[in-house]
Amino acid sequence: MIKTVETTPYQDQKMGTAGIRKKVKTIIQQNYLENFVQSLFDSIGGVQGKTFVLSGDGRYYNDIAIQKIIKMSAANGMKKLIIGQNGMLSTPASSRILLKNKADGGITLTASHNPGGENGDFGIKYATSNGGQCSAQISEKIYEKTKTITSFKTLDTPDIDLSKLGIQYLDHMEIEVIDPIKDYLLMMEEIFDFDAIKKLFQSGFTFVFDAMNAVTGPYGIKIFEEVLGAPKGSVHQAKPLPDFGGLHPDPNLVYAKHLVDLMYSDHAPDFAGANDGDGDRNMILGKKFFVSPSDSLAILTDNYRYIPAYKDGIYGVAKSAATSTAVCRVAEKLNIACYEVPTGWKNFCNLMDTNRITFCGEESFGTSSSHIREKDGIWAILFWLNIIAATGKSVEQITRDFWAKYGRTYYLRFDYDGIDSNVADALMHDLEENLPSFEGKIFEGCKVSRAHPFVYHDVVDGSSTKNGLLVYFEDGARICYRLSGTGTNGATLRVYIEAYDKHNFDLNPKDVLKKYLKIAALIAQIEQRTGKTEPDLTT
Ligand code: VG1
Ligand code: CO
Repeated sequence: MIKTVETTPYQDQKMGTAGIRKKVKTIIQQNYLENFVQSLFDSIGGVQGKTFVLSGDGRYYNDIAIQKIIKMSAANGMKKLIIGQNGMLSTPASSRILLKNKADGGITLTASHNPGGENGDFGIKYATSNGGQCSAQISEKIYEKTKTITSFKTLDTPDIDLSKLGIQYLDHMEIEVIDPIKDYLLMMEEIFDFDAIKKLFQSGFTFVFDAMNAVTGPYGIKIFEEVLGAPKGSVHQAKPLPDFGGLHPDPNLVYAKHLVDLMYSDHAPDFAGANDGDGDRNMILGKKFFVSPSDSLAILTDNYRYIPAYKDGIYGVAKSAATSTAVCRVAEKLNIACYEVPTGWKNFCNLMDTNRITFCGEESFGTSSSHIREKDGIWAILFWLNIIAATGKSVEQITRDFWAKYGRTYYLRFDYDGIDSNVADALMHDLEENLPSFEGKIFEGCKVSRAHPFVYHDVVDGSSTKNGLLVYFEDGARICYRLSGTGTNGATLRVYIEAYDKHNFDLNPKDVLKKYLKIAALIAQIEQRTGKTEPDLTT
């Protein structure tokens, strides 16, 4: 029985860099999720006769939210839902399933790398038929709708059993529960040289994949252990848990410190990779060696010939403006285009849809290619394994060879967390106004060559987006300022800094970037405005 439920709107359902992301406590308020989902359906002209992929990363509230959305979909006339077994799919697998089935849309229940559990975060990513997250224009339409919504439709019916593979019906809607790994694995087998990677493992190469108690654990066991033959136990923290076992499932030097400690110990394996909550981010480590994500994108691009799917050539590459310029130097050498886009994966999609780029990446541990329209954590790890298998070199050697060829871009991101939103907005506003006055000035012995906001003109849809403020120095260093669009605790100011060195590759990034951080804090008046004398998080 279809029910129309009266509701009152919430005013805070704006989507950020990657969907809507809120504290669980906010999401579980009465009709909060329903209001958002109905607004989404309404703002895209309804879902009558449409097919959607629906799943999540298994975090707390995934099971409840998915049942609500199944019932709402049926009540709104959806033709079919494709759902991963037990309501789970990684974000990259979801994009693959959406594209393979030519679905009209996709809903992924995740707050990505944000912590889970009752006191953690929950979120919804919405993808359109191109397999990528919706544009800012569509987000805006959904947000407008959420502010005035008065009712939603649902069905009064028991929950659906999502443990059973196969087809079932709810009212007129077909529900297909699928193996979450199969299609994704097939795609990886088409891209990479699995035989070469198998031989690498047979040769005694040691490996750890850390799934951070999140969605990619079962993918890791299947792909790395069962198919590629990595020893049993190579996949760590493989069981997806609603609270990620208390971990902050963000694979970086701070939140995956346990893995970093292992890799810098005397019993480190040859290689370690980690993923985030929904499996779209990756971290790459070698024995006593860390690969910065910006370098990783550049290194993968430089080594594209080793990968069967790319060996005949690649289109251009793209990076977010905040990501280091390392990949641009590779693009120049390869004589391919290098695009710079605003932060957020959706901004790469038009470039992929029009064959302008093959690879893209973000400094926030995200890399991927046009095989899907999301970043892809396991893809990045397989890419590295494939290069290692083909060259016989270690992670460190591959990276050092890269530096020797192109120079090293020292890069770090500094986050100032939990700032009052008004303070953060005023800081960015005033900094933007002051930018022109910095040009030609010398700070700490470094001369500013240019300073301006980053404005992106989408070559395909003609839209323009302003995202971040950039300060360039004559010595090749660069500062980028942005406010985060995924946090749930006040505002986070991100300061991204890079400096380029052609000859010295063994310096400590923190030492190299220290003076620029000092300049960054000074010109944005960070201490004066936020009271913070240093960043809360450096990654
Ligand atoms: C952050 C990252 C950005 C990434 C986004 C979503 O956004 O900086 O690069 O695309 O998270 O990633 P922000 O606005 O907080 O800087 V995920 O893995 O959370 O979907
Ligand atoms: Co993620």
